Amino acid sequence: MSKIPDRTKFLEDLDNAVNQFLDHKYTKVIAISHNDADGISSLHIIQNLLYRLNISYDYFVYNRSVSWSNYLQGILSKNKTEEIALIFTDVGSNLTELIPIINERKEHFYILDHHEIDVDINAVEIPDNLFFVNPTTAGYDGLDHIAGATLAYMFAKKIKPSVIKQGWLTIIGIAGDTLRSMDNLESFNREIYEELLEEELIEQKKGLLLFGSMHESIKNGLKYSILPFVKGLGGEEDQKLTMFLKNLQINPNKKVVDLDIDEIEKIQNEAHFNSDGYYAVLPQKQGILKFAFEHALLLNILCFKNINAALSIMQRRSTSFYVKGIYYEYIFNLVKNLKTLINLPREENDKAIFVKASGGIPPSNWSDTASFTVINELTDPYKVFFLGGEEKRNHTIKLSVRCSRKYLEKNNGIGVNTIINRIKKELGGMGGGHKLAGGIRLSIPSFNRLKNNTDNFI
Ligand SMILES: [Mn+2]
Repeated sequence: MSKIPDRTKFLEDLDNAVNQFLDHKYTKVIAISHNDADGISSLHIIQNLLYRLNISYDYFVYNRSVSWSNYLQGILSKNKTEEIALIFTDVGSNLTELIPIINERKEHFYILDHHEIDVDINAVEIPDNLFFVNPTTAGYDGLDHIAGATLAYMFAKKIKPSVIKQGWLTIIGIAGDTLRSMDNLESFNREIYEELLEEELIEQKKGLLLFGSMHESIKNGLKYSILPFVKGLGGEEDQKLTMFLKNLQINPNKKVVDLDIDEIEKIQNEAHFNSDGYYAVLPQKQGILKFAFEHALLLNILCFKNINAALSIMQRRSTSFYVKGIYYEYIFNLVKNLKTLINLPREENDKAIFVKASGGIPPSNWSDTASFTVINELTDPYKVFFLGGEEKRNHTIKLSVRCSRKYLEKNNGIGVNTIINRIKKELGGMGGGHKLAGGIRLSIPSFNRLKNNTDNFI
């Protein structure tokens, strides 16, 4: 984490992939991407590139539920040919699985990913038909420095500069993966963001940040903001919000984006939170889709509910009634769950916090509730957070495990995936994840041992 990124090395890898792509004349390209906002944005950037190059293409969205070998078996044909290229975006860093497959093929594989790779890059032999670009191998942080869409955009723009016109897609990927305001962008994410501003493909505005509800009235904004979750107002009755705003002499129906500086200051002082700064707007879109964060959130939600709706919404100016319904249902539930969580009993020690969600929060919501609890610092950010409970079906304990960026910084980048691996080694169970988020299933006795001996694992 603390090592200084090697910009030259990363750009060399990128240029090499670009040159290889330009040197070959492919008859067809197969694009494969991840099923989240960043992945869908990356996919659209690559599709736009191929359209401009007049190369025919197929595309697939990979949700990691099957092995690469099974997945690619359904995609690659029996005839091996150098005339076909595959471009992976926001996926493809499971090199242990992928290299043996690629070795057997003649197609050219371009992997543009920002996830941590599962092997030591210097210890593997990269096949001649693989062009692997992953900024984490040059010391970049895949979470903060460069989104999958940022990488896809940099690749596409080098091949065909006119792709820049679709550059606004990049900001959706950045917003979806970083979940941060635009003030906090770093490295390549920041460079590309500034380029897009300069090109007037996106706009930057300053104001009160109530992410999830930037398109709303201030009353609904405070009630349904998920970042920050405003304690005392989030998920409360309309009457409470109206009273709060009337006391400040602010019209509850005034739009969040129309508040003036005085109003923003009054609201933050009175509700004890601090959230003003910059947000990105897509000028050609309307409603929810006008706001980069909300657009990305909607894509992330749709990827789980209806992948075709997620894919088609990118080129739309506004949302359908159906899609809006899915968005609001998600936001309402999340805010309700965060409000519930604050009051649930918790078991806390020096290293970790355990909250039993069973009863209060539906199991399908545990994962997102855990994520937003930690992002909002509703619990101590220097402790690992476990949210879950018993699964009635098989009497095991299912846990969502989260830590904050602050936690990672303090603990030399050792995060959730390492902790889960230690737990599995000692206590059994099934699970996995990345640095900030993961999940594990444990037997009830193992879970009790984890709670009583947290020091052994964290
Ligand atoms: Mn990503």
